[in-house]
Amino acid sequence: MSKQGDIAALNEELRENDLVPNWDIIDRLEDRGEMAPHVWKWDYIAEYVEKANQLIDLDEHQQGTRRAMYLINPSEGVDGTSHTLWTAIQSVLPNEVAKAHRHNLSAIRFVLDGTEGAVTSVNGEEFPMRTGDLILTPPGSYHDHINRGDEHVVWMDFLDISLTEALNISHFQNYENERHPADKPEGYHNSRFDDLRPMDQHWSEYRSSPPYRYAWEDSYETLQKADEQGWGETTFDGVCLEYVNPATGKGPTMPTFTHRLQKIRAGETTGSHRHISTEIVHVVDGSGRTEVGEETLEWEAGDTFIVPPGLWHAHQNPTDDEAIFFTTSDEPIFERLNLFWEETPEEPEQSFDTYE
Ligand code: 1HN
Repeated sequence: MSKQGDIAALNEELRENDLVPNWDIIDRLEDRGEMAPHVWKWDYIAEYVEKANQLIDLDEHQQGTRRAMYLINPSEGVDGTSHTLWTAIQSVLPNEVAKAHRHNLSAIRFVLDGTEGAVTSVNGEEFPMRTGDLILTPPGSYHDHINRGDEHVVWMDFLDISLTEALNISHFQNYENERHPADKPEGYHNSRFDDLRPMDQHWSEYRSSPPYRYAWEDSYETLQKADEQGWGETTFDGVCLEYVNPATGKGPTMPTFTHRLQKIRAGETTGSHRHISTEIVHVVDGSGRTEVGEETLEWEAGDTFIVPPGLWHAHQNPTDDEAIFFTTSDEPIFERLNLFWEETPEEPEQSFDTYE
């Protein structure tokens, strides 16, 4: 016998009493919309960097303000660059200071246009900002940026803002002065993680990497060696190396995200795969295209594109020159929560039938 009565009235009454009927929202879990692939092009970003340089005076804004522009994902339901990360392009002019603060966000800088005399200061050490350098500001570290050079310095910021906002745990604190005292010599943090270390340094379980600088000339040289000597090759990402946490000797750099340096060789087409993590790919050099789901993204040096979760993707470099990517992935979040999956043509995704 079928049930009789006014279901709509019951639904309404439930809601008035802060109750929600499952039978009315059963679709909701899958109803958030899909993130679409997207490219931010360097040609217009470069113009806006120039305009912001001319118009924005950091001293006229409250302490902690940065001349930074966020790459906001146009897909509905994404608040930020991805569901976990915010990416920004930031510049600092000669004689300018982006003042000291700290936060519980993980943050890194990847330098696009470095300048002699530009530094990021992290927990008392000034790290030079040369083109291609990766500099880490781990959660909780005081940091400021200063440019003592003659040219502007431009970099990309990556922070786990979408995640910390979703968890409602973002926390900021300005330092009492414009600059945090830089009382440590250049190279201090990197030296502490060299081949010889203090006897009592047991940092293998350290929460994130220390403040650290991965100098471009070393990173790029290692990538080229990996290619020449044949030890960095992957099926889906060309020649691909992960930046490691020097305290543990493995990735990720940050608790919530990780970085890779990739080379798609001249003429190369990678295999296609998909995964639950999102990748934000910055094209350091070269040009080509990436098939993502139904779309083809065309990219060239300076562009940044997003590979959304769950979409099959493959990179193609049809040119005679190498293409280099600086790639950021939120895979560590899924790994730590035991939620990571990847699907390849040979290995179908297993997460739904673990118990069969
Ligand atoms: C931040 O600390 C910086 O220190 C840049 O340069 C962008 C965006 C949101 C929150 C903190 C920086 C930021 C940020």
